[in-house]
Amino acid sequence: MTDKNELAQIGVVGLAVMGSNLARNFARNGNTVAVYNRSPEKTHALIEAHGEEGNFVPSETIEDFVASLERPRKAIIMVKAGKATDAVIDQLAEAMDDGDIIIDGGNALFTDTIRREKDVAARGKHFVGAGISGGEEGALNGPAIMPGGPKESWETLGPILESIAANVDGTPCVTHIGADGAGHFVKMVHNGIEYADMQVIGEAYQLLRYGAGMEPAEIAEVFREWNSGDLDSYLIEITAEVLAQKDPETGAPLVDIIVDAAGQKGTGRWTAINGLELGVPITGIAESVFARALSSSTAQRSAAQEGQLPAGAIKALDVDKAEFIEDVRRALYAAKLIAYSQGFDEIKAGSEEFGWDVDPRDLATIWRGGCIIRAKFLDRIRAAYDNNADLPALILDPYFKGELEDLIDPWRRVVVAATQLGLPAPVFASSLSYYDSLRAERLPAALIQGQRDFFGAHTFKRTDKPGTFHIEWSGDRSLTQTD
Ligand code: NBP
Repeated sequence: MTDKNELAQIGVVGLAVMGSNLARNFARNGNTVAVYNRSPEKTHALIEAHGEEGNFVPSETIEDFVASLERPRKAIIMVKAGKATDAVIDQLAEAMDDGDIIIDGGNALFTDTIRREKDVAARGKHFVGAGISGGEEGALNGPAIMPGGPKESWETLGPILESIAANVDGTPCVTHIGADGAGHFVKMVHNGIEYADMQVIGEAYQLLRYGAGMEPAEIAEVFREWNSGDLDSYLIEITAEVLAQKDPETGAPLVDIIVDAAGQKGTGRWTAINGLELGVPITGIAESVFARALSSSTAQRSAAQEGQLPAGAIKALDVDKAEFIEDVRRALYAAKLIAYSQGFDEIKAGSEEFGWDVDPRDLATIWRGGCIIRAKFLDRIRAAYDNNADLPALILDPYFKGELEDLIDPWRRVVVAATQLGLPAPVFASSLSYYDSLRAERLPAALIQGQRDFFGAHTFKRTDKPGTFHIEWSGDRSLTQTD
């Protein structure tokens, strides 16, 4: 239904797949929603196909769109992230009044959101960068929403966002994350964790397929079974679906027909870059981004495949298949646990760096529904931070430490098996190194400090007394204290 005279509670600008689905979600949940798209064809198409789902107020100019909103006006931008977002913000800020709220629901880089919030605030309006997860399906049926921006905007926006968010056990998957870029920051790390989660599932598949020699349909059954235990999650569920799927044209397993070069839109890369900038070892996420990049390095891969590189002494799998499957399940669980632990470390570091005061319990709560990494396991993460809000690392929570008791040996066996089979398992292996590094009483960092002091007089600390020291490497090798 459309009514030009009715004022809308919320507006959506940008009616490609995400924006139209979000607009339909608002309308289906009893909100009158104003809609506008730069090219009017998308607006017409939305009204024609779905106008009966609720109350829509379509406009063909940004001025009419703004005029169709009740005050304080609330407009969500769902356009291609980047320059388009800046262009639409400028148009809205021009047409809106002081106190109105502009929400960017696209996948913006959080530093852009910080900049935009300042600019829009200087123009008297409020700006909320909101991470929206769950893809097209989530936008339509209930996404997880991570709004940043001013707390007072959340007070106005909260009820309307709660009306469309996913809902788990009566709790809507949306809450105020923190000031300015906090929402887009946690959405970015969410996506980074998603990369790692997908990669470890991929590594488990690779080992079962080419290590244990199993067919995709058989592996699909294994994943179905895994989905009823600790690994119960959306990603494991859809993995079983993909592996069971036959190519409609040839009847071959679809996974064998799909080109093995993984794409990426950039949020995983941003998460890795930010981890480097903050000095947080998010090895699982970074390895996953590199694994996608390597998969897409087609020229190098085909040159290396033509028998160019020695494989060494590859050993066939010499353990019972059922035991190996269970070991792989546990290695997958362990590597996933590390990826989440590292992702939460990055959020903590970002929150401290930018003064956001992000509560990790909120994330474990809202990520349970409407987003790609939704998983039963998030309840455990919530419980871990409920027990101790200042956990030094998620894996140090007593429950997860207990789990690691059961996971560590299978995890080591799987990394050894992957190495002997000559199969890549970058996140399984690097996560184990990360884990062993954390546990290690002594790290080779002492030697690195010695090297740094040798070539660059970078000094070092001593284990036995305070102060900063240097060895006269090119002289008499005496010790001097520099402060
Ligand atoms: P796209 O990212 O494909 O963007 C297309 C939309 O942007 C169209 O409405 C287009 O209008 C509009 N647009 C462009 Br392009 N330049 C514009 C400009 N200068 N002024 C005004 N409008 C402009 O759409 P999407 O896939 O629906 O995604 C929307 C946002 O949601 C993106 O930021 C994306 O990163 C984010 N997101 C997407 C997903 C997903 O699964 N697709 C998931 C989560 C978040 P036109 O019709 O006139 O060209």
